[in-house]
Amino acid sequence: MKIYIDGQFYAKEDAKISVFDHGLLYGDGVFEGIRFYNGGVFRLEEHINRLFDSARAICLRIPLSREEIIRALLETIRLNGLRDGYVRLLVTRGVGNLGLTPEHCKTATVVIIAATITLYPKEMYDNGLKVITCATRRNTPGALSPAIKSLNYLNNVLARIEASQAGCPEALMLNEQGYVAECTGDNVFIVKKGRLLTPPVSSGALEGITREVVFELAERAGVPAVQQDLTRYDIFTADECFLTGTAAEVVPVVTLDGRQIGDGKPGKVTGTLIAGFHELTRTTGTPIDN
Ligand code: PXG
Repeated sequence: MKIYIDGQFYAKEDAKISVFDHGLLYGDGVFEGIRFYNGGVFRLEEHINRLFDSARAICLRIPLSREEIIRALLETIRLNGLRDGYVRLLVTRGVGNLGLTPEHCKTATVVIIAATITLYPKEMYDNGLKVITCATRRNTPGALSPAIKSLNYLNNVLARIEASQAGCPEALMLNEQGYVAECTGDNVFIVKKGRLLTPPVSSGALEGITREVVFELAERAGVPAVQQDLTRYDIFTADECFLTGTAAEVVPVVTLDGRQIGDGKPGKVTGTLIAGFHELTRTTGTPIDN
């Protein structure tokens, strides 16, 4: 395994960053999780744009241009000899001192890790996930915008612990008002009376790239998609439910808090979207070799 740190490649054992890096000391940084399929990086430009937006939102200057980041990312995948996998791209505030002030961090640290990934066992894609609602609320925009994909994932980690303690692979997070925001690393959708519904970004959802792909697939399939505030009631009474995320892809949900959703099986619309998603990942993407 070869890991990129600030322009150099290191073996896994040697890929280390300073204990004075503010990414470690304060979770001060941003990241992306990106998939590549069949030698093509899926929605690369969208991920890079979101990374730069997240960085801009926290006043973090990325020391590379978009083109340079893309080149480094493709090179990392090539060096690791992978055709299918997952890239974790992170930019931290860099090495500073023990104080909070970011001015002491002279340059941001850029790390790129290319690996393989399987999030859930196949059985869960076939039969659907069981999800619980957790007590941990999604970040409120007044404290930290949930649109920023920052290295501060502690509230999501706490939510994921609640899920595990309840024997579930994912947890539904509500916002401060009690509306559905998203899951800990995935956006949430329901199907009701032939329409696709998902919370708007303003309710605390990350503007997921897989979420956007699902909007495109729905349009192509002639399924109207609406962004609106949802409550647990809407999920309990939905015909179908599924989650979207780079790692999870599109995965059906069959129960929430022990209550069956629809007929308790992955739904038809969900199945159509999953098939369309696989087709897109197989046939599109930025080529690794060029
Ligand atoms: N919401 C949150 C909070 C996320 O972190 C998504 C939605 C889905 O967005 P994309 O763009 O990937 O469709 C994410 C994705 C994991 C994992 O292990 C997922 C994410 C981050 C870290 C880990 O599932 N982000």
